[in-house]
Amino acid sequence: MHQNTPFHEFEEFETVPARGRGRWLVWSILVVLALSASAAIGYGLGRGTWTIPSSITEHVPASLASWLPTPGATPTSAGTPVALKDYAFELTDARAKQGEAVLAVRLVHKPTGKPIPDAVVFAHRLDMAPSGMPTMTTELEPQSATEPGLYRFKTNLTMAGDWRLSLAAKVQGETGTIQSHLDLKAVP
Ligand SMILES: [Cu+2]
Repeated sequence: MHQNTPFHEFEEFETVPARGRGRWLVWSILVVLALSASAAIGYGLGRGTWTIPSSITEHVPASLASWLPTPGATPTSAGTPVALKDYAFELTDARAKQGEAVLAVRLVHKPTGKPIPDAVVFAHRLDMAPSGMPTMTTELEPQSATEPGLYRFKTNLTMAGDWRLSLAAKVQGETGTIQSHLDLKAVP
């Protein structure tokens, strides 16, 4: 009927905020996208996934450059086990007779020279890598300790030549892993 009905006015009034809301929604989506993209790039840079081209880094002021990730820098956080360099395994005898043998290694804390008992030796391998036969392995059976800090392994040196004993261990109260490669010679 009439154009200027209260209903018509109400309709007019309603459309304005609806359009405004739609525009606001588009903007907020764009802002969220921009934020997440920059966050992803920042995260990638932090992780070392992205590297900044040298053409850019060369023109960055020194004060800013120190904040940029260094290419090739490795993160110091968890993942890789920390090597315990203050501890070392030593063979009591680097020569053994070919055939069945009991190898003994001593674990020492290098700064003090003290033997370390109760270490958990969780990886061990005996192979002929020093003789060019890294795939030639032999049995290695842990034996009970006869004195503190001494770790013994029963083995069978099936061939004369150079063998390598590889050990990994954990020490109580220390985070990280002791890793050791010890060379010994089996003589006929
Ligand atoms: Cu061999």
